[in-house]
Amino acid sequence: NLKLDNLFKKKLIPRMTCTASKKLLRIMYKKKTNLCLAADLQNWTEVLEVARTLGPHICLLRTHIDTYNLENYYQVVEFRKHLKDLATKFDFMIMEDRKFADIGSTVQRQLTSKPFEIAQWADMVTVHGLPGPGVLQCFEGLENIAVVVIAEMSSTGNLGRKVSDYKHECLKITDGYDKIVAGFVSHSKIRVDRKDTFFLQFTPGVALNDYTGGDGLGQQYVYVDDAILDRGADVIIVGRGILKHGNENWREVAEEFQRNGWSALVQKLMN
Ligand code: BMP
Repeated sequence: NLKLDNLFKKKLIPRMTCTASKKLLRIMYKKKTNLCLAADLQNWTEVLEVARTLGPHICLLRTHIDTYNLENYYQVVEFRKHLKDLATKFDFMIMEDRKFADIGSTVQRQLTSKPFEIAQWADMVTVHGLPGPGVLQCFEGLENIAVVVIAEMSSTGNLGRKVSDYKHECLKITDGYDKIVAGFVSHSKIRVDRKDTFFLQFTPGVALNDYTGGDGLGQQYVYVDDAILDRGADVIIVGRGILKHGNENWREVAEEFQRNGWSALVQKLMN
């Protein structure tokens, strides 16, 4: 479709200043997927298994490396090497959902210290906007890692939603950091009024239409179409919507998220 090709290659991708988000958008367009897998499994070998199985269907794999049963530094190194190999093989990117929320100097050390050495293998990492611009400034000089700012969480009663304009303030601190910031995590539309830059919106808490109810711990879900068409998501982040199924069904369910997600994204972008 020529119109879509033009939209991605001539309008959206050139408007991105951040190398990582440019790369992600290229992958999304090439693989026709806006699905990010939240690889929330306990066993690190299972994380690699799901990456291998779903690699062709995702643009991004989101880790929580401190929740895996990695027993020592050598296992961490082995895990990240295999994960990077799979990312290269299947062409997806890796986002560590570390949600940094400290002063810049501490975050800098958290990014580089053992055992996780996040800056060495993650393409992107999440940070809270709460500490202010220092949490972004500390990424200057670090090559090959971009930042995604958590602007609005999906959980019930989260304080960000109670503070007037928290989401907008998170946006404001990114001013001047266009090269470092790939986008925002937000459960509702985030309006970026800097005309020249296109940021990606990542939305978690997404389920298929067969879903009813939360998870008992405050997570709130919306359907794929709502997330993209009403709430402005470009990339949908899905964990249990896929992983609650047995590994023999992972691919089939992920394909459904991929199909629904991509068609809603195309609809949103073409309008
Ligand atoms: P699930 O689809 O299983 O509910 O997982 C959602 C994932 O997104 C989790 O890994 C969670 O840490 C993350 N997440 C979220 O649910 N809400 C937010 O506001 C921010 C998140 O990173």
